[in-house]
Amino acid sequence: SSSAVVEYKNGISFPSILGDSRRLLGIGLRKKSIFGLKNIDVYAFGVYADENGLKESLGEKYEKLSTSEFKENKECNEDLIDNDIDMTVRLQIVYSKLSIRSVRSAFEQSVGSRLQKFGGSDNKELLQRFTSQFKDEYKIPRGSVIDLSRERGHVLRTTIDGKEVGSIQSKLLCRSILDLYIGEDPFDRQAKEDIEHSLASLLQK
Ligand code: DAO
Ligand code: DAO
Ligand code: DAO
Repeated sequence: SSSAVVEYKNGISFPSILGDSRRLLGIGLRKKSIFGLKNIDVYAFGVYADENGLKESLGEKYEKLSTSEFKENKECNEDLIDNDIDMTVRLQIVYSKLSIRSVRSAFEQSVGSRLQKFGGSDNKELLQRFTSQFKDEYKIPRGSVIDLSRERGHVLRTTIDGKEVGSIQSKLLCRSILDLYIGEDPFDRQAKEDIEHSLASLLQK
């Protein structure tokens, strides 16, 4: 079917299924304060996971939990991050004045802090390898769709409006990106909660 979930504030729509079997678990907003003054909406995001992979990897562990047991169990998102389950985080750009320079510097802050958290302090080189791929000629106007996909073997594949811009095998990078959305200190807490609910209803029997 062609059902979709809409982010109402900015009128952005996310398909419920991506590809063959990636299911939408939740959507949210990435905001940023500029000059410490006002908050801008930078992009809306949707988090998807492959339903079969989810059940294969986590079904046994979670299918018997009751809803309240599931709620008390704080590990489900971590298990989703740690296991080799196909996932996509789709970003749909809202902010109309996004420059590659500001993407690079935001990336260095957000992803950089996670690379440091999970990988230690010697990840400057890895970080520079990524940000050097953000070519100044890329255009990311309002409405652009960026897919950050984790594929088998912890390969992070990035597409902009359906065109592949890079692919890199790194468990640390995959973990760091996913942590921004479903980890301990996520961009959007409500989105993380919604994702937990979706996981519960997909995994419980
Ligand atoms: O123009 O300085 C400014 C404010 C822009 C903030 C940009 C935040 C970028 C967030 C990353 C976007 C990744 C697609
Ligand atoms: O929101 O701070 C953030 C990080 C989001 C990760 C964005 C990755 C964007 C990669 C594509 C850049 C193309 C110029
Ligand atoms: O240096 O091995 C290499 C090639 C790396 C290509 C990396 C492309 C990164 C694209 C942006 C990903 C950010 C989430």
